[in-house]
Amino acid sequence: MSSQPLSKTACPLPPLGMDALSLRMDTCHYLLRTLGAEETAEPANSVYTALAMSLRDRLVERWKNTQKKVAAESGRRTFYLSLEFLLGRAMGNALLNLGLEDAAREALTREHRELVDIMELEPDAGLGNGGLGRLAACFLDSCASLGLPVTGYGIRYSYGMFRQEIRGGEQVEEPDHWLRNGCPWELKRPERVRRVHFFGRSDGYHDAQGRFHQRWVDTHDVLAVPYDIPIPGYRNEVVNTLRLWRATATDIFDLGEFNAGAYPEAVAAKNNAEHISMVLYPNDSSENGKELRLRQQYFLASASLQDVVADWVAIHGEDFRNFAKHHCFQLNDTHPSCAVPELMRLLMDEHGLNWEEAWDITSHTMAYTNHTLLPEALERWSVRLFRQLLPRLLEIIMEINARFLQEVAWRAPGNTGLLQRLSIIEEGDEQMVRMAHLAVVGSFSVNGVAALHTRLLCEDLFADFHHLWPKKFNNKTNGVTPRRWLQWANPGLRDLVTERIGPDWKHDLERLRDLEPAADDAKFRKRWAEVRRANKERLAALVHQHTGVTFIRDALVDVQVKRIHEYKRQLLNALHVIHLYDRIKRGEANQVTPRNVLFAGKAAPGYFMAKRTIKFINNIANVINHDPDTEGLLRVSFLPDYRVSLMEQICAATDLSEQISTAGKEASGTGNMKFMMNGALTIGTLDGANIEIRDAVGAEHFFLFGLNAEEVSQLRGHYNPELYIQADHDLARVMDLLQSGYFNAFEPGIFDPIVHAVTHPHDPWMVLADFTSYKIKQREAADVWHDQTEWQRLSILNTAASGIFSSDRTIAQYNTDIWHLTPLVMTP
Ligand code: 26W
Repeated sequence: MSSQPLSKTACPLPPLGMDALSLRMDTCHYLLRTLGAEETAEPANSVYTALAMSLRDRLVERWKNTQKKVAAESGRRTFYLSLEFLLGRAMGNALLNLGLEDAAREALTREHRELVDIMELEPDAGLGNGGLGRLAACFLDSCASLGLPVTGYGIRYSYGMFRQEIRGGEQVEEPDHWLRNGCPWELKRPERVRRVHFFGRSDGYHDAQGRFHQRWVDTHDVLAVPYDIPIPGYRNEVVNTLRLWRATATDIFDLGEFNAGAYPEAVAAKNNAEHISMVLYPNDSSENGKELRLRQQYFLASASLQDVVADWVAIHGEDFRNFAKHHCFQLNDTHPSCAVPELMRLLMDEHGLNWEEAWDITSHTMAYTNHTLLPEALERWSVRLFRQLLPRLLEIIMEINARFLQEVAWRAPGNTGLLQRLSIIEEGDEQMVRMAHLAVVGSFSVNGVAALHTRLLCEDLFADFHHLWPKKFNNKTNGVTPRRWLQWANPGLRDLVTERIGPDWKHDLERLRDLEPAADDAKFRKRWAEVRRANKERLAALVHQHTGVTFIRDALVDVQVKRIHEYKRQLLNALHVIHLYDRIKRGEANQVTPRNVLFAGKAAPGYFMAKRTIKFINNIANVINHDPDTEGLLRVSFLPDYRVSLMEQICAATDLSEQISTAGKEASGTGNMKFMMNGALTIGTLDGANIEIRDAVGAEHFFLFGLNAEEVSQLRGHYNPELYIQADHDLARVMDLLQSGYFNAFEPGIFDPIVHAVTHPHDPWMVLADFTSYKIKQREAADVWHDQTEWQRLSILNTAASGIFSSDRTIAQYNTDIWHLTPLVMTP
């Protein structure tokens, strides 16, 4: 017998079968032997868990191989740091990427179960708010699919994005306890626990060689326990890692308190530590300065960097000369930007490097992605809070700032205005740390997420920085993963496309261009329309089930789904719906094109106007849907609890995609890309990636309206909403109807804040300024809808032109310009 531990010997296990029978055997094994289910009546939930475990085994097999390969090649690696990963469900993704969809379906049929029903039992992993979190999830899929050694680092929130219920037309938030039944996809790694410091003070001392150092002492520590989730590539045998940290107390009880007889206080300390990973902050685009949020941010940055540095030290000891050559940290917005001072701290305080050495490494490994221009979303933390919670970090930030400002003063002597504008510390009643400035100063790359957004970053938000370091700034237009958003969400379209142009597009989405000639093929158009009609029937059933609203058959499906925010202008859409209703009521029914208007999205719990907008939409829907005059012409619904798994059904069934933000406000948008990929036409402003969508599909195939970003900023200060009401009789009627209380007959005054907001000269979103051109474009869209041949042609051309919005293209660009990673090639 060999004395080697099992893990050191060559693996004696044969590879797992990738056929229906093997999958069925394993699923039965887990069901009966691990979960102890009754053979006669196993609950569906156990079937889900057992199948998930069988799939996870197959992922783990490839995971180990990928890890071995990464270790053997010891090349450069990227670490994607994000407070949010909006993964959604994992099962469908694993089946698709492993190529096990048919096998699983067959295996379950033999157990008299339907795969679709089993998959519905998986709760969404909703560890994100919206675009930024979902982008992180799409990026992980693309990195694995391109074979790039990229590891995600995030927080394992016990409660993800709240569940939204609608009661009396209003949003009610319910906790999302997604881990209630456990998560079969994660593996806990207790042996890789890290210790994260808080509070205490910074202390100077001289080492044995007489060198002066700082150290962080008298800290209150929290443990970070990693849970790993496998991220499979698309049919390439690669499995990357998403490592999520959970916070726990250092000891079950604080012994000091315990011995002093303070049992409740001792247990409270444990709870306090665990609060850090308890709940995702449900704010999207508004920063609220809560201490717990800063704790989360530092917790993620510190645990992740310690993890990476420990791996380096295990191989290279204390020699950090090549560290920067081997590592890149991509910061998903400023949320993880404590990583800049934290890497400085680890290198100096824990590994003895001097400032220059540590700065050289830090400023050559950090890269920052900005996702928003909205001033209210730019993170600032008070110096006072920083000093209390992270005293050693604040000291380092102050030093980074002092050295940076010295460099600026050297380059632009006497320009104190410039120094003030650039400073990481904002002066005022209360000093604040500007996290975006910290991220820009500490990074070698700063990127925006669409061409317009990056231009505005360079010209406005970061103009002074851009002037200083023009080469640091670059654009990376967002993308979405075509595995989840086309292949998985729309199998009918997937198979039709493959039948027409072959399967190459599955590995290179730009090949969808080969579909263009099919737009002029009547038979193909008919089949295209049939696939989409089936998708629409599925969506109609879902909407009926959750809202009671019955969609009009064969009517235009007009959809706006995204976070509820004033800048996204759900109100503009709602006002247009009122206008359509008004036309029906005033006797133009025969000129109104039948439509189903669908809204969905969550409002931040503290965002009054967003919540009132939800109520507004629901009241409008209620009046319209119950008025017999609208029968067969107009249906309006608000689908509750918008989330990743709902979007999978919605995007495949949408005819008209609403992308109507005030120009210059939406950094990119990614829902717009999901709709386009699935053959929706877009009605939109010249904002974010809409501009690039329109360029890709051709201006004549896009319903453009509204002011552009320059016109919006020129109008600011002179905007007069009254003028627009006077100039458009239809708009005046809409406002009159609204003000008459027609949509709030028993709730007097509740929509006054909405009327007030859109009629105020300071309305930053200029809703009424774009109403008339929006109305006209909507009518044009309705006219095209009447010509179904033309609509289906445009639908096909939209899908055909959507290839560049694959996140594979985005990630390839990150890699070429920022990461410089060598793809892994795995042999099966
Ligand atoms: C600190 C509070 C907070 C939380 C989240 C501020 C800002 C955010 C995000 C930046 C909000 C967000 O999700 N931004 C979206 O990012 C997407 C991916 O790049 C873009 O497509 C969207 O246009 C942008 O709004």
